[in-house]
Amino acid sequence: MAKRRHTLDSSRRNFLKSATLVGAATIAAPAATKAQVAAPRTSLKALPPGPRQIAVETQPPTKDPVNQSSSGGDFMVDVLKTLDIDYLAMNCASSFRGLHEAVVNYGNNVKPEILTCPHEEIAVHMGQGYAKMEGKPLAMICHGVVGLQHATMAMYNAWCDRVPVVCMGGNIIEANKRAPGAEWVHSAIDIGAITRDFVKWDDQPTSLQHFAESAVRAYKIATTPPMGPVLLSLDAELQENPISDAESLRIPKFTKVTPPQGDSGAIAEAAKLLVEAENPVIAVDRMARTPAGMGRLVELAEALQCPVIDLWGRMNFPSRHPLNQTFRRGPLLAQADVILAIEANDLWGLLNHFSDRIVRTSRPAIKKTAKTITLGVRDLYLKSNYQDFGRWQDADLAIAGDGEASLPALTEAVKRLANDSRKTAYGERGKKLASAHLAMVERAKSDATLGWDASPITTARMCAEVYAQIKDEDWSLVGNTIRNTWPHRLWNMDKPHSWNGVSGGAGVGYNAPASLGAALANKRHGRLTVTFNGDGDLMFVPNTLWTAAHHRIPILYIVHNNRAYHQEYMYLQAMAARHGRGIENTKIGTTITDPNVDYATVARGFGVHGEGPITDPNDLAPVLKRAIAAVKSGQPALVDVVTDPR
Ligand SMILES: Cc1ncc(C[n+]2csc(CCOP(=O)(O)OP(=O)(O)O)c2C)c(N)n1
Ligand SMILES: [Mg+2]
Repeated sequence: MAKRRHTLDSSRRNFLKSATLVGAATIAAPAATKAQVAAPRTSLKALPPGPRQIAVETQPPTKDPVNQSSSGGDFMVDVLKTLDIDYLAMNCASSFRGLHEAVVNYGNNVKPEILTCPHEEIAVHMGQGYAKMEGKPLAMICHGVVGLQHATMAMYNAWCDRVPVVCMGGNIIEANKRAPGAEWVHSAIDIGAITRDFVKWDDQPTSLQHFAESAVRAYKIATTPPMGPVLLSLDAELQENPISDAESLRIPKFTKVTPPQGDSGAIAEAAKLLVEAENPVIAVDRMARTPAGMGRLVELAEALQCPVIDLWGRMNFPSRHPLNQTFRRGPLLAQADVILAIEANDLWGLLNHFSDRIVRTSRPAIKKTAKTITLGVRDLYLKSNYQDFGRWQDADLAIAGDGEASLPALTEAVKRLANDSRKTAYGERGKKLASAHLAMVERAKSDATLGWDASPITTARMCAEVYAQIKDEDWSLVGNTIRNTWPHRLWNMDKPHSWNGVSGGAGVGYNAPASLGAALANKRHGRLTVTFNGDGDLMFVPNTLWTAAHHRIPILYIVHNNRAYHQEYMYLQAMAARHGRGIENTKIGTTITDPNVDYATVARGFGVHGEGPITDPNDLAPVLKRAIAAVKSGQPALVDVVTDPR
């Protein structure tokens, strides 16, 4: 239990005092006098008073309200410090000016340190990318109602991706404390209502003690699998007013919840099915929560010599491991007799083929007799409105338990059960899989040479050129909007930080800021962070680049510039073909041309090293070298690569 006194040093007290005196002088002056000073007389005479002016003038003059030596915000900072929260991402606003001031003055802008974000979506997405790389959440705060509305898309991505972000929103709960105008339109009786369908928990504390308990509870709930974003609505008065009951305040102790392991009987049953299977398959999505996850899956797969299909929700399995059979998903699932799906969000999507290009059609991807085992926390928590859970899929054995936490017991059970004859069979299976893996890698290399010298540049060439420049560094790929997955086919991804998953909610606008959040986590480790960023994605929040420059976060953005929302362009072409109307008009509303965007200039405008547009593939190497040198010197850099396929 931690108890704290909330006293301030004399310099801060003096500051507050003088600030208060200035404030008091201003407040004491009648409103009309202030207006006259601020605006020419003529305009005052010419214009009738607006509603806001009337409201201010009819208010009684306020007394000097404070000469305080502490604020509720100070206590909130102490609570955030006990939770080991390193960053507070925000776009500043008056509804949390109390906490903001306490962070920079009382907390010295350390733990949390403020990350200035020009859009609330950036703040949340940075938290999403950061948490997946760092293994713990950061906090973000936004202006209740308006800032929160901007934050929602990113909160939804984090929710679908099961990633913790501690979100907070300022609010002014008491009606008689709201200034006329903006403070009314920015307040709500329940700001959390906007996001309640896609946060794991939310609260609106009404006292500092309530805040302390709710903040610790929010952190605990957010970081317990299945993880997710949480929201606290923070009353402005609570942040700004002096602490009246310092002696009785108590910061609760945070105890990390041990992730649940699958039931031992069910684990034994799963092990039996896997050991006896002739053609087992492991499919894995959001499994590796910590750097230990990948090694645990390798151990299970090797014990069985079982193929692994990685759905890339996290860095689950090394790309060059002989048992990595991700690109043989179709034939392997078709012949599988036992399928173990670990932390798979959409089981139906995994086990069925679905085409939505022309007419929506589907068919099973597995044999009727195949036995399906699920292991994960998906079944433990579900909400109703947003349909992120996918279609119903029958399973033969459903084990509720955290995938990463349950793997050692499963592997141990498998090793116990596998006799010599099974081990011999596994050896044979492993050899076949290893040669299929090698063939897969060779095929990828040969596919990548198609159009090698083409201009605009092929995505394969772009990925190969980037890899050639980074492969000997401690690199970390933190985003990829290239749908044909070249990095996963061509690169040797063998470290827990080689990759950190995808958006979760497929909400475009994730990649640029989430990559930056991951880069922030990587900075401490001196890793070279790289991301492939679609031009469409970058157009949502290009100002992310300013945050990168402002906070000196080293990251290499490679803009995959096909000058289009290309996925949608292809959809539209398919639609036009289906309706027999030709594809001439399908660029309308789907392309990002006329004018072409010069992303290097945009980057430079935000203070980021910018290169491009690069249209000749032979220019890539020297340009990448320069950009990487900038990143290694601690700066963000961007290379605009024109991959326009039309
Ligand atoms: C917030 C949001 N708006 C729109 C979409 C629809 N959408 C899906 S992919 C895509 C194109 C994204 O463009 P870009 O990042 O350039 O990738 P490209 O398809 O060109 O490779 C769009 C608009 C979405 N998924 N999310
Ligand atoms: Mg594009």
